[in-house]
Amino acid sequence: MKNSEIAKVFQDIADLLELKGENPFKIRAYQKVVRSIEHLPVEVEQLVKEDRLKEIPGAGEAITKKITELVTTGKLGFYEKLKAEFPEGISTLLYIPGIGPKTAMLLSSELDIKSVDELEAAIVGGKVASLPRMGDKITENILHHIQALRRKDQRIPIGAALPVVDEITAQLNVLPRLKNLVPAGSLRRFRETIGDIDLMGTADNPREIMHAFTTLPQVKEVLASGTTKSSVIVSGELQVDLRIVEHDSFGSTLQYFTGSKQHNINLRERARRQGLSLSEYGITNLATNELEKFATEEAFYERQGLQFVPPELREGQQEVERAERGTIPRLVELSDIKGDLHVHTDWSDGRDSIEAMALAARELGYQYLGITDHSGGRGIAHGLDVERLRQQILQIKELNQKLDGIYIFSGIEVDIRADGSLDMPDELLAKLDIVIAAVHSSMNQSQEQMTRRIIGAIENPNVDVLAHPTCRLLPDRGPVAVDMEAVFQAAARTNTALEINGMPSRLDLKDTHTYRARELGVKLVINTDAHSTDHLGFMRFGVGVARRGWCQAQDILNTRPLEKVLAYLKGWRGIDSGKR
Ligand code: DGT
Ligand code: CA
Ligand code: CA
Repeated sequence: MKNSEIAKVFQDIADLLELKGENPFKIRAYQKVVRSIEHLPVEVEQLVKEDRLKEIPGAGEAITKKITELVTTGKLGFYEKLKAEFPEGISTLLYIPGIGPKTAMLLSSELDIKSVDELEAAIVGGKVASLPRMGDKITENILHHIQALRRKDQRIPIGAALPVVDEITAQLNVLPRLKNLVPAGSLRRFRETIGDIDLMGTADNPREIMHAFTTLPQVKEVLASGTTKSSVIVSGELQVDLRIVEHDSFGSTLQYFTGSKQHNINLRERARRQGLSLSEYGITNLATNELEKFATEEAFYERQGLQFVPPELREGQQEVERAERGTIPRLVELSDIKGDLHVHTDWSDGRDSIEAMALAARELGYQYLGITDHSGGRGIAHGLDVERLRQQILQIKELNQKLDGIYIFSGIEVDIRADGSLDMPDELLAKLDIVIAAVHSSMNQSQEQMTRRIIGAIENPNVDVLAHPTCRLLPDRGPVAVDMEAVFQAAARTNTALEINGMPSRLDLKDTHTYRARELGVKLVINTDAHSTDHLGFMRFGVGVARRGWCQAQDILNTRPLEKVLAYLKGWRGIDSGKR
């Protein structure tokens, strides 16, 4: 059973308990475990096998028992009984803001509504407004919330959201009295997909800023326009919220609206025990009722006796406990990256020449660049065959003599064929500086086949890096069926690096995979898979994923200087333990 399915069961339990009017503490405990499982770096099934369920933040004895029952039998008696007490589909109605347990029950018993779609139809058909305690105003409000939820459900890849943010901030930053304009929310936490964009800034004259914001040329619809907060829809059906606050409380407000919600709840619960109350305005001492303001987030965390928590870690996992103990490491930063080991050129399906790519890499301050065009295998346009690869190796040699300040690795992105063999002879692969293996076809194989196929490539001593193992494409193409735990173990065993692909439509490995791979000691490398010089900028997305996986610079191969990377890649061939 997948983590997402397990999380869904417990979310449903929390909702049904809410309908039942259960103790809020109990409900919150379930919600906390749902968040934990959603962000868990390892399969719950694996934790059950290793008797490590207690490591799930918030999972006490009662809940671990239930998880074990659910995972081992595929069913949970408690949940089945609870479901039977209520009409079908009722808990889904609770997701709509403005619908509490009472209203949900009313809609279900009076109109037999089982889903959000049915509710929308009933409102439009005028059936809901005539119910007791409802009325036109309330139903219209519910309809609005339904539409907003739909928009939020269509989460967009962070790579599509960031350019929108850059464009909007560039336009607003010309306003002289607007200061500190920054993204908050999931965007700042670098989640791979974004429900809506949250921006915030400080100003003494919020009205003027709000007016400029709601009249931006890309605004299609103004959802709300207030003095300190406005929401608009911009092209691409994306909601953007802007909040303007006073300078003195910028730190606590940014912290609040960066979230995540679960991180903030965890902080608030901890603060309560210290007699403090947290809000977007600051910290109130409950004994004296005095409000302390914070201009920076650092000061806000410090006042609570906590180490600063980087936004990428604020998902309500173990980060508050770690901050309390002062054991949050310095995470890898973009400026630590010394090269990119996976790029394409006009030799295969890239746009630019090897030289242009190398010069662009040098411009970024890199020491090295790995040219890894596609092999000729089926389905890949202009892939290299043996002869052209030999020619490319020669050209790269010449370029390396000609160019100063950047070293070019000769490499290949070799296709892993459906039967697990590689699309290039081993003796040629052995001559290359770097070999990246990846799946590009036959993606519907069974999990068993696919796992064997990928591990076969990992075990080939010529393969240095496995790229984008799940083959997913955001937002639409889901991952292939593959046992990632087995892939991580094989990579660790054979000292094969796994790639964090920074292309915004891939981000594969993703955050939780990265976390687990690092934990198992797998060497990681962050690449862009650039198909043109401007794609080299995708590195920041890959670094975001690595940071969400708690990676430090030392965990990432391409934070090392050229000599180290060279030695590392060479050293892998036969010198290391095991088969290498
Ligand atoms: P998203 O937009 O779905 O990708 O995720 P977020 O995290 O950006 O969520 P969003 O836009 O609803 O709210 C931004 C942050 O503001 C969120 O991470 C925490 C804070 N926040 C918003 N609404 C609430 C709320 O009702 N309660 C609490 N505790 N925090 C909230
Ligand atoms: Ca948001
Ligand atoms: Ca928002």
